Amino acid sequence: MELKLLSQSVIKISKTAGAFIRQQYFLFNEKNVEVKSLNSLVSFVDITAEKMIVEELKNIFPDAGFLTEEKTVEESKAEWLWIIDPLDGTTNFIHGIPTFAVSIGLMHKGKMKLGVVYEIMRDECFSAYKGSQSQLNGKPIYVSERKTLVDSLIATGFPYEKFDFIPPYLKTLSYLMQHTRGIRRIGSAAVDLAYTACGRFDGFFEYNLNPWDVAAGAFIVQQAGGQLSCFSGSDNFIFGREIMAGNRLINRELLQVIQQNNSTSTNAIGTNS
Ligand code: 2AM
Ligand code: CA
Repeated sequence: MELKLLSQSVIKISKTAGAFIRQQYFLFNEKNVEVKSLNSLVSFVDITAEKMIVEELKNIFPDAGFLTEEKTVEESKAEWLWIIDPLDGTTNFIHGIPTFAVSIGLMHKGKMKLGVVYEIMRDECFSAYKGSQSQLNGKPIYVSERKTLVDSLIATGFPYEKFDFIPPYLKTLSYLMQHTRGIRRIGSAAVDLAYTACGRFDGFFEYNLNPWDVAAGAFIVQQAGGQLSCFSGSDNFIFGREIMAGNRLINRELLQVIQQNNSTSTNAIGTNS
């Protein structure tokens, strides 16, 4: 199927799953929550939404395999791969904070071809396919044009599980607190990336994310004219568990800050500036 048509179908599927999640948000009871591992929560809502999405994607593209957060379908090494987070921002969902999204990406032989991030409670659907400009509810979107960190609003996520990342992370955060317009931590990497793609955020960085948190959103940033990398500057940001995104200039400046704070140098940016 042509990517444009496929993208329209994925938007529909995201919205159907989103409608289910929205309905459950108003009925939700914390007794339904299970703890998968430290700070990692799940409920029947994530699992049911994932099953719905997987079934519908199987119908429209039977040859593609799956890599999903809730593992309701066996992981696959197929050439075409759906990368799915049915509910990115589960902690927000459970605590009644209305920022969470459905995230669906499609990869072919390691290259992203399509991405949809549907921010459910705002009914905002961010999407892109290879060859297209990214869109928000059908209108083209672009990364911001801000040229310096000082003028920028930067999104991040705090380390929630691997706490050895905390020292370099705090150094970077300290620098950014003092040298940006502000920092936001909204609790959904898919939404952080979508907001970076449409210029609400100028940049985003986070450690230790999974491919399903970032695949669709990262592709939407790229197709909106943005740049992404790992903290080493490499392009393994979907599977590499380190990601930073922004326009070309902000990404370069952010990379410099992160790299200097990750080095052992006592002159790390932020420690004595
Ligand atoms: P999730 O809501 O699907 O778990 C927030 O920092 C980002 O990290 C979100 O995209 C969130 O996705 C992801 N994440 C993964 N595991 C997490 C955890 N244990 N606690 C908080 N966020 C987690
Ligand atoms: Ca997630």
